[in-house]
Amino acid sequence: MAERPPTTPRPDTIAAIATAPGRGGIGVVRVSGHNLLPLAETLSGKTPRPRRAMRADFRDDDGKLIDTGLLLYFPAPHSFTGEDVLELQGHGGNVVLQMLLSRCLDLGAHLAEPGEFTRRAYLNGKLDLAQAEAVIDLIDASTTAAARSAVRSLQGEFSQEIRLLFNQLVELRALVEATLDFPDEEIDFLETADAFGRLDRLQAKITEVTDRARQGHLLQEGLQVVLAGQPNVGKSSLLNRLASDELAIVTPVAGTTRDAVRGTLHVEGIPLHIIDTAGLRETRDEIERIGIARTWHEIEKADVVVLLVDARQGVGKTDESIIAQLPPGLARITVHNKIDLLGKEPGRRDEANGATILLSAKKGDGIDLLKQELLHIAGWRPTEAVFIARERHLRALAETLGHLEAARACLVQLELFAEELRLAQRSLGAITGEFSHDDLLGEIFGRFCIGK
Ligand SMILES: Nc1nc2c(ncn2[C@@H]2O[C@H](COP(=O)(O)OP(=O)(O)OP(=O)(O)O)[C@@H](O)[C@H]2O)c(=O)[nH]1
Ligand SMILES: [Mg+2]
Repeated sequence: MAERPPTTPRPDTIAAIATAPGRGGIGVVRVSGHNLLPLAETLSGKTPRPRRAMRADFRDDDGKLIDTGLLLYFPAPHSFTGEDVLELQGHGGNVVLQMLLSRCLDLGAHLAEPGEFTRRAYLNGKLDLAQAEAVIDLIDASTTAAARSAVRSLQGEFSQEIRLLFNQLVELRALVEATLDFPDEEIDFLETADAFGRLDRLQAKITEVTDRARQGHLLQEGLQVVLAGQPNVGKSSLLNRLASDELAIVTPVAGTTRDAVRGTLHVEGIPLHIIDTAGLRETRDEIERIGIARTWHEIEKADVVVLLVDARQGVGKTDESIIAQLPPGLARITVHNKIDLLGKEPGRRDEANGATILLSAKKGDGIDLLKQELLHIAGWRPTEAVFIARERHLRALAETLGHLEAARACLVQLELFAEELRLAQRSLGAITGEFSHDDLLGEIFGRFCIGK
């Protein structure tokens, strides 16, 4: 009888339940590692063919049936992770999937860390860093617009743009580094090669990409909007109106809200996280005081504060003192609420410190004006070509721009100019994970005919 192949896979084999917990028609256990064929054979008693769905009986060590389902085998390198991958599709119940997973662990796999499959895909060159992040962003997307832009990033559109800029930056660096060897002619030479024009165009393009990335970041993260003001001005009524739900208690009693109450709505795909807070006033009530401290805490973290006042009184002394305590630079919208009591029409007007909106939380008039104002503050412009982007990407882009700016400032000191370009390249390369281990010499000789 032929000797059975070894069934213990290499210790770096990982396995996890890939589908969401809970009941479902099917559930999937995914395994990734090297040389997984023996594991598949032991588990199913059959030899799967690459990339073909095979009906299989998954059995435990004693040969008892765990589940029947489909077995898929993707041999390296043509798989998500770039390693051998098995997908065991069974019935979607917690217990049966756990049993299937345990069987894989008994056969030598270990439980995958969160994100480990994607990390391996990145390490094996299947995805770059920005694409790997887009996998999670696609899964987490809370609106169609966010999902669309995540899938665009996953397909590599964002990475391609970054790589294009990266290459242009490398070309510019090559030019400058080469010039360092000819100090007498340096400026003339750079001018002939249009180095400064290239720098201009790079800056303009990176600014444009940053803008689109910022839009994507907004789609993903949304805006934290804190409703603040004196008691009874209608903050909780406004939250309920915006969220179209009775989230917060509304009463004519001043000091009704104590804890911050949250609701999220989507306007044009942008998540607006609205936080209703305890009304701000001097009080001896211990509970209310804690509530008010929480209001200030929420204001500290806000992207925008909506300061409500009763339209009948307008902005008074107490409101002025609240305004004076707001963090400097925090975006603000002033809302005059309860216009129905004055028989006024909803409206908007610009003031020195942000817009004022006249509305009625109770009747709903003027609510759209507020929503549009929030989008305006967020800097949202509806466009298709948005990349999902993270804080990390925005920071890297800002750093790149900072170094290009610094480079421009030291045009006459060529060494410094070159150094800033090097730093810019490093920042930009961090987005896709292409750290610039100094492959620059190769670039110089490969692209630039220095010995002519
Ligand atoms: N007529 C009218 N009444 C309103 C409007 N908005 C709120 N109110 C009333 O004003 C009272 C206070 O409303 P709330 O929403 O509880 O006010 P609040 O700012 O959350 O108050 P606190 O939680 O105490 O800080 C309630 O009786 C509401 O029905 C409005 O637009 N028009
Ligand atoms: Mg309230």
